[in-house]
Amino acid sequence: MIGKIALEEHFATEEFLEDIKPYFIREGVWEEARDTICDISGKRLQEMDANGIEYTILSLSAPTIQGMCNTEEAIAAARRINDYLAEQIKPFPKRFGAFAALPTQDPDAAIAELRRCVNELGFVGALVNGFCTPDDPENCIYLDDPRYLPFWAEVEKLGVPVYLHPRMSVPSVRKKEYAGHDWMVSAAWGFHVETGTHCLRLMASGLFDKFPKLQIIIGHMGELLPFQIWRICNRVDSHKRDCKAEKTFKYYLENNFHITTSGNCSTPALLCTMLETGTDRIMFSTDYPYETMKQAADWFDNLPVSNNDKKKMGRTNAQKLFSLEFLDD
Ligand code: GRE
Ligand code: ZN
Repeated sequence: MIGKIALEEHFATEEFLEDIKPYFIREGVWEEARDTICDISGKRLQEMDANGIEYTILSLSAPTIQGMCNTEEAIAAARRINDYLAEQIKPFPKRFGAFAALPTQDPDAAIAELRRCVNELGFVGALVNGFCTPDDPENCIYLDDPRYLPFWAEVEKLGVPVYLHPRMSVPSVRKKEYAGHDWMVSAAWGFHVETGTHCLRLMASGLFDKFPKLQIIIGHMGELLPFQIWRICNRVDSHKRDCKAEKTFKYYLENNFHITTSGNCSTPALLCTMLETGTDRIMFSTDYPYETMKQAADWFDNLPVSNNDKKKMGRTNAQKLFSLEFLDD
């Protein structure tokens, strides 16, 4: 399928390479990714052309800004990186869009930076790499914290989606939970448990009752949620405990979340997601350069789904969500 739009696609700059390195367990993968992640319009554009990807929305890799303990440094780095990205994609308005990196350590600064990126730089939303760690790497501030209510109010007002991207859990947790199983801490498993949990925290906090128009995007075929949603709802229905949500979790999944296929080329997993959310809220993505565009495109292009569904998931859902009218239909 030509004309695909992809939206979990990462870049980095030299200043963040050391930060990203611990996320790689297999050395060979790191060497390859390092050479591709800093590139924007060279090999990346060739790969897009070779795999029928017309438009890519770029985001700074994980954990980067969210992993910084010094709030002032995080504010300055987010500004610097967003300006850099805007400059890099400027010559290619029909090929690249951008998600803002946000200094969530300081909710007021995150609001100001989101406004600036959307209103002045033309970014289509933000991508946040999970909880943040102000002052202490063990500090674990999730976005359901009441300090973020003004931030979410602004997100809803601006009408842009927020992509919630994985990161590893804090060192003390992962050292216990994954002891002796280092392979498990990131993209093979831990990322998805962490982000799935973060999504459930947002739902349970009542955030979407306060701001019903909020739209959150999650990757990797829904961070385990489509497969578990029935059981979650069933359990919460009978054991509500401290859950503050007014509606069912299934309702939020169907009305406040969008799911991408990034890094998860499983047809059974896609079918499960289609059955839980419908095809209006599923979008193609690749997770480049951690995964290859070729693997994602070969899988997606050959899916045994209708041409209508393929076009929606490959292109028009993203076109609508991000108001990309300038791309021809
Ligand atoms: C990702 O962005 O999904 C990712 C990383 C690091 C390693 C693997 C991976 O950020 O898939
Ligand atoms: Zn990713």
